[in-house]
Amino acid sequence: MDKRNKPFTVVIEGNIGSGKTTLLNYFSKYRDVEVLQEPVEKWRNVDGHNLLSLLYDDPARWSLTFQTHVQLTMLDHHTKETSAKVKLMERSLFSGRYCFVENLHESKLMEPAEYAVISEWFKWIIKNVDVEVDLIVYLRSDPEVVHKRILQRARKEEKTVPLSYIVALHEIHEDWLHHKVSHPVPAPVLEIDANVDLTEMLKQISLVENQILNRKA
Ligand code: DCP
Repeated sequence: MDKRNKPFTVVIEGNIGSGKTTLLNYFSKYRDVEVLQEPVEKWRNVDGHNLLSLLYDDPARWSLTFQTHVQLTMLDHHTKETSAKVKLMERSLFSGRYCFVENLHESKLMEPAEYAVISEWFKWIIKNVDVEVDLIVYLRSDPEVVHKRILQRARKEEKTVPLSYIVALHEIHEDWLHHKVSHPVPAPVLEIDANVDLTEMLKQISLVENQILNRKA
């Protein structure tokens, strides 16, 4: 806990399949770290409805519904109180809006009026709610590498995800977090090479763990 009486808040960003879960699992061994994994399970069962499956089956029909629900679950994580010194979140309100909503809008899978409404909600939230972030860890990957991983892990909703969708999401993450040319970046960015295999990735994470946990080396 710092002088603001708030945890040091770190969000993990990166393309689908870039290894966010691996990184979060690594930190779950620490008692003073609150790890908030992305609630994919919640998205798969909203009062019996599998929103993730609806999204991939008919994105033009369901993208607003899906992203509205993501926004709610992210807001829940941003505002969740904890006595831990560090809060680690998988994704954030920011990547929801700046990457996924933006991409759906650009690819015309979200109506302009729907885009306007979800953008208004987002603007209201970031103006009126404390969703401050202290560090962004960006798992930087090549689209071909993560696309292969997505097909290998075979989540049933994702089996038809085309490479072109992953390439578009990659570019949008790059413009936001690497080139920093598209949307505001709400915190300093720490990049990790996410093209490597699991063992190498864990090695890389261990080298920067003090930075991620805001500990003096
Ligand atoms: N998703 C989406 N819109 C969002 C957030 C996620 O459409 N705002 C989708 C993309 C994936 C699924 O939800 O199909 C989960 O995506 P993530 O990349 O957030 O999580 P992963 O489990 O794929 O991450 P990783 O493999 O890096 O652990």
